Amino acid sequence: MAGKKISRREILGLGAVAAVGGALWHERADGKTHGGRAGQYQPAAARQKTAAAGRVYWEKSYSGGPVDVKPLPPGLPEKHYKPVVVPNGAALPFKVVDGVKVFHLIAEEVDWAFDAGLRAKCWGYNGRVNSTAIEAVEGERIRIYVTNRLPVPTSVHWHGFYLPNGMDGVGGLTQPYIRPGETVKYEWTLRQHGTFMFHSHHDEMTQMGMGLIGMFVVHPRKPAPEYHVDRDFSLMISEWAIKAGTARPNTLVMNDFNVLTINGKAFPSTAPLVCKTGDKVRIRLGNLGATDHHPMHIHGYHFRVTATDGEDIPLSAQWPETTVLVAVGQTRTIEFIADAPGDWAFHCHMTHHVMNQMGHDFPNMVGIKTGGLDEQLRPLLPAYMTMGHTGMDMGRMAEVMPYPKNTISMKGAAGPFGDYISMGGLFTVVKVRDQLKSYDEDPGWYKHPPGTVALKASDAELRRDGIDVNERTAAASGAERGHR
Ligand SMILES: [Cu+2]
Repeated sequence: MAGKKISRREILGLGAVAAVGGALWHERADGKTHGGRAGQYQPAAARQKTAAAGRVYWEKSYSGGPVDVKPLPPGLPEKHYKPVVVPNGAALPFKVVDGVKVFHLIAEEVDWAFDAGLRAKCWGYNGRVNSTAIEAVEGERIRIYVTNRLPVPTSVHWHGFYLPNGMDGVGGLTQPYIRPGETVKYEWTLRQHGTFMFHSHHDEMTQMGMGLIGMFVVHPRKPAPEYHVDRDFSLMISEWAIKAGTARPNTLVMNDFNVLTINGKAFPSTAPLVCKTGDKVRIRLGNLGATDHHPMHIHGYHFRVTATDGEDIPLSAQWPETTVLVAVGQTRTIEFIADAPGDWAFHCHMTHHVMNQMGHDFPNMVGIKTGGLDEQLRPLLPAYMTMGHTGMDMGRMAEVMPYPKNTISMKGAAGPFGDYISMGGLFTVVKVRDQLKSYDEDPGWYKHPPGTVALKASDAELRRDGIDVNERTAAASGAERGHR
């Protein structure tokens, strides 16, 4: 997967074509964003004004300018851009016909595995759910055929794009529905770069809830050197309501989502983001779930938020973060240098979003003494087990009682220390290694250098540092109740 950088010669070649093919492609006035100097389409007049007076408040580029811009030649993977990595998924293949990049998107029913033990009949594109990405290059002309193999009409909206109104994909508003069995053609010239999305725009609650969503990455035509990264990941976030034992997601629920996914997979089935120590890493995050916003948080690093689905964020306006909120209908792009080896958690910080299916319908039982309740009830309810009295550390529940059919553990994945990792849902691991055989292989668990793991303190250590494990706290002395 070691992508070749665009050579200076190739960039100059593309630039020459750009100069001939599109007189309207101009340099950015600030020349600063990682997207590249000539990458941003700007009408000439607005550009000149901006260049003369600094960044203007009302900038015409917000509408993308005229729609009849002349296309540039198609950009090719490895030659003109380094392809994004779609964990648990893939980019949609394309062919070039008479200078136009042609895609074929197929909406169909997919029997999808969210994790081992949980499958559901979903709707997806080209045999995948949430994890078919489209990748293209700024300035080229794209033609996307959409075939509808669903039993209902659909349409596809291209989220965040400058395009002719009739290509916008809102069923009934900008086009007739794509009826079952029909194939409809979308075609326009890409006048921007960035991280965008696509999704059904007909009966959205049902169709997006069934899985008809995807990421759409457009690489800059003339990337600045800082655009080049070693790892460029594309992650689509969504949420599902799949009642234990049922075979289809319930798209009617508004809040009770119990399966949360990255590229259609719930942890532990989310593929790790594999990096080599020192790699420059970009993660493109999109959220087309029904209701929930997701504060995505990384451990061990901070990152910069470098772009939205609106545009690149100028360097002067980027800020360091460890958590970025990805609201419904937004993309956020983050970048960092993976210079610390290890297995670093990357997850949504909403605690209910790192849980799987089981366990959302129980009262808080923490601290409740169950006594012989379970034993007394079992003659009546053979599988009865009081849940939650020790919290929701349910990783081992499956060892005690069988799950209902077609369910996955609420959370819990085998880990390197013999204990379960009590996480599920919107959780993955950034695996950073000094040595890697291949980016495409899971390198296994991190081997920590001696003395760098938090382990049980020895008596000698406790004595040395004067730690009294029986020390009286406010709680023990009753001070919290105000009577010392
Ligand atoms: Cu979340």
